[in-house]
Amino acid sequence: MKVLLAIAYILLHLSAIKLWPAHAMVASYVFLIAAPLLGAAIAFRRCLIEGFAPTRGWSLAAISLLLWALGMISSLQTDLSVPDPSQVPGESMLLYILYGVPITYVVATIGVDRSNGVQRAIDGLLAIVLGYLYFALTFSWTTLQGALSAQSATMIVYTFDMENVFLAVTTVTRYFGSEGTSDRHLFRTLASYACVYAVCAAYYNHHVALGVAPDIGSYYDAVVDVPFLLFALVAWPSPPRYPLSSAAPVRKSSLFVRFVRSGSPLLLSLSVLTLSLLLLYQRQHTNLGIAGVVVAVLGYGLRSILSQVRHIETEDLLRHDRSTLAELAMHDGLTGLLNRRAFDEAIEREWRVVQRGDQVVSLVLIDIDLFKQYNDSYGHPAGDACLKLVADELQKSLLRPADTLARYGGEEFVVILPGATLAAAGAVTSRVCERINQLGLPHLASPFGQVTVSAGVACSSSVRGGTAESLIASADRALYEAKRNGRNRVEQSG
Ligand code: GH3
Ligand code: MG
Ligand code: MG
Repeated sequence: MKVLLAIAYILLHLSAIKLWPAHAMVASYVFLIAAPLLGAAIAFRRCLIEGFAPTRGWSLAAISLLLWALGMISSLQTDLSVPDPSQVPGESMLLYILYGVPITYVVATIGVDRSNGVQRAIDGLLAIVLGYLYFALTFSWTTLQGALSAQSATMIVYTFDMENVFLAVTTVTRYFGSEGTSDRHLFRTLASYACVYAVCAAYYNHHVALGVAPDIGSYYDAVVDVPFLLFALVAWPSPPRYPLSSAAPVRKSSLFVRFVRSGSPLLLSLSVLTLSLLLLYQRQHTNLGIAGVVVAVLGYGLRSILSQVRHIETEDLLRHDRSTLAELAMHDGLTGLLNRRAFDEAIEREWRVVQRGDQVVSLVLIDIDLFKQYNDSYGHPAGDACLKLVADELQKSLLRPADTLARYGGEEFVVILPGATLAAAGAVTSRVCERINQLGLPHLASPFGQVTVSAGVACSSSVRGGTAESLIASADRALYEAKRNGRNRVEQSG
């Protein structure tokens, strides 16, 4: 349907020229001005739909099209007031050329990195310098009244070609190198527009304006509508929005995408550099050319330094986050002790030492007695507080740095005692359990009237079977014995 409307627009343009031959020029101007305005209106509509960041891209695209329409309006004004309509005024030329600056800015900056204010200021400055260099270049070939000579007109057309090819290539590259749905939509629109514009403008400028029909008002004019109508067609539909899922895996960008994103900021400086070199080559604005080269190099250099600084900051932040995450992954949130995962790793490590025959290892399982009743009597939060107190006391009562205490699960703790024989481990455990008793935490539902623990001790020297699990199972059997024998006691696995 929208394609049909676009075709109807072109047919109307052609019909207007045919039906009013006396006013063909003005009629054609109306269509040539309306087409970019339509594109700009639809780009502004996108600004209303999208969030802030993509809005910048769409609003700059709209400004580009407005500049182009303004060029046409200024050309119309001149054509209505001067007798020789084949002269395109210099200010229109400038507007046609300047229209590339906002698009270049979009290509160089949108969706590239989370640039900060200073970086954006550098980009903005480079864009302004770019605009000024275009201005200087254009007016080296033209005056406000029009091109200085046929050769100047050809030079201007070549400048258009150069700019159009640059925009086509860079927008297509950005399209293939963009990732987010809204960035893709923006660059799909700009790429299809810029490619078709480059072809249509080259055909029109070389074949029509410098050849068969220099004046506006010929059927050829309809060719110029095409890229703007295409812009409107591609920009109109909303891209599909996928719900953001926190569980969605973060995909790694392809090498091409990373290359395009990193290289894009170079485009502004590269454009400034190219125009400066052109000016130097012309020998007309040597100082401006030199200044342009300096701005391009310094601008890109400064921008890169700032990117590098941000990169290092991000890396530091990531390293810090990674170590925090590693900490969290290994610790129990309630007691702050090592968790079951950390214990599993630790016991495997110790078991390998045992297997090498270097030393023995003892394992102690400690379980709070009648803790379910404790919770029932005092409430779950009080149970949590009790667990923390017991955990702290256990931690304090282990004297050797080599000993590892972990929360095994629920109200159960585990201690690894490297190098401790069964007898030594039994002695340590009795002392530890006694300290819990001495805490004197009231437990009315317990026959002991206070919080007590039971413990099972096992040693690698008396464990049959070659795995760490058999050592744990052995300690667990001893703990079961301690419970069965009345709680508040230590049992050793024989
Ligand atoms: P036993 O002397 O035989 O070990 O009896 P028990 O009641 O201690 O053992 P049981 O396995 O029947 O119950 C353990 C209780 O520990 C049940 C559970 O609600 C409680 N518990 C486990 N983890 C936590 C925790 O993180 N906070 C609190 N408040 N309670 C917990
Ligand atoms: Mg218990
Ligand atoms: Mg238990």
